[in-house]
Amino acid sequence: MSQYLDFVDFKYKPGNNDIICLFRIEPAPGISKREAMGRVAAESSNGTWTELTTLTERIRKMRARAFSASGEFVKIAYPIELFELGNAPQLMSSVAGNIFGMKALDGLRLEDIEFSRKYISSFKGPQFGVKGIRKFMKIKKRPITATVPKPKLGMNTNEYCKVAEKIWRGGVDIVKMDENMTSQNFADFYKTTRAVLKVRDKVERDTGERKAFLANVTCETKEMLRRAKFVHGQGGEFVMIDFLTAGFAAFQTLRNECEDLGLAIHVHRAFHSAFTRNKEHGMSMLALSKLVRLIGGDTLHIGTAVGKLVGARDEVLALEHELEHEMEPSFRTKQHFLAQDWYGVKPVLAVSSGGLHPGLIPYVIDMLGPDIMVQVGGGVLGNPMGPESGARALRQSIDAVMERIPLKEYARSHKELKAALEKWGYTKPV
Ligand code: CAP
Ligand code: MG
Repeated sequence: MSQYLDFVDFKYKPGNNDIICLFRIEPAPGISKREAMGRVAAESSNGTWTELTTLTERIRKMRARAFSASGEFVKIAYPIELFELGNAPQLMSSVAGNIFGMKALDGLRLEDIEFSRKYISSFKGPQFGVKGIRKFMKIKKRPITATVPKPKLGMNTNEYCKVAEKIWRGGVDIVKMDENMTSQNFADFYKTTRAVLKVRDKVERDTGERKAFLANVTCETKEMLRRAKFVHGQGGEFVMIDFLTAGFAAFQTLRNECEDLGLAIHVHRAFHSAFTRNKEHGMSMLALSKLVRLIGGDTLHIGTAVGKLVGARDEVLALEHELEHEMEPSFRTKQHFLAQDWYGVKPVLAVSSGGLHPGLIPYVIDMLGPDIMVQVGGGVLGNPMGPESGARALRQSIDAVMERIPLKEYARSHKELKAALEKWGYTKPV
């Protein structure tokens, strides 16, 4: 047992280059808290279950140390030598790897990671960030709107293009592929992307508004890069990746490719709830969102607090804050987190999505401010007046908030919004 206690040192002062992790630890019966934190620090750095004859003093110095504990929360410092710079999967294999399966713990949650300047500078970060996206979308102040055509699977290229055209014409800025739509028999990726971008060009010419398409390139890595190049060749400016199902390595590879192509990356988080939902085990979305900023997504889903998916208001606020700001000491929610200086890494545009409809827009903008992308699928496609009116209703709800006109009042002179409010109701900001 003593080998574990070597990984606990409350006198240790983390060095400038160290990476700090905040864990919530629940020891199994019979295991002391001190031993439990030592075991986590050991297994996630360079220790194992027994004493080693190969452990020299030089190697011992590289160990992680649990240096602070408060209630069930423990901070562990990792010397940067333990990590390969610019390698996100390797970081995850260390601080989010074997430790989750240790019998000595009943629960373990990685709540947050604080990256050091040296570590941060080994990654690319977002290429566009909030300002860059606003610039190429030519949208100065209001939230950017996006719609994901529903039904999420099944429409053929023709049907998809017709719906996309209506969404754009109704005043929505971005049409987005759904997370599980890639290149199925009913709609081949290449055929659909080519056709939908032609429609996009036509609507841009007719309306004089900037429009974009988020092409989901999630698939086997080499083919993913081929698809990204294709999007670029067809005049697209955005690709989308489901970063957790594709994996951190694929995401990094795409980020590198997008540097050359000048494409922005929309990051979908499908799969995150498999390990972020349990508050006692797994990993927080906050920690994942920091990895997205580090690697370089330009937009990332953060939830809504009021829509169809889990994600409490405090958590959504903490995510938005972490993505879009440098950390201010005054910022506090119930989410447990570490301070993070981003050293100038561009901010990521937060995407609020999941069960949204026009009646929820005032709540969402009040909670998150106008620097967001509001992504609405069912709340546009389910409008009783049809998709184009559905898009119009979404745009009207945004315009009403920006002009500070109560939604119900605005709906009196805007029939599409009226239809949406009648179907789904209205939720007041808190
Ligand atoms: C929303 C959505 C998004 C979720 C993802 C869906 O559609 O397209 O993928 O919002 O969740 O498929 O559910 P609706 P999150 O607007 O019809 O709900 O944003 O929390 O990552
Ligand atoms: Mg979706």
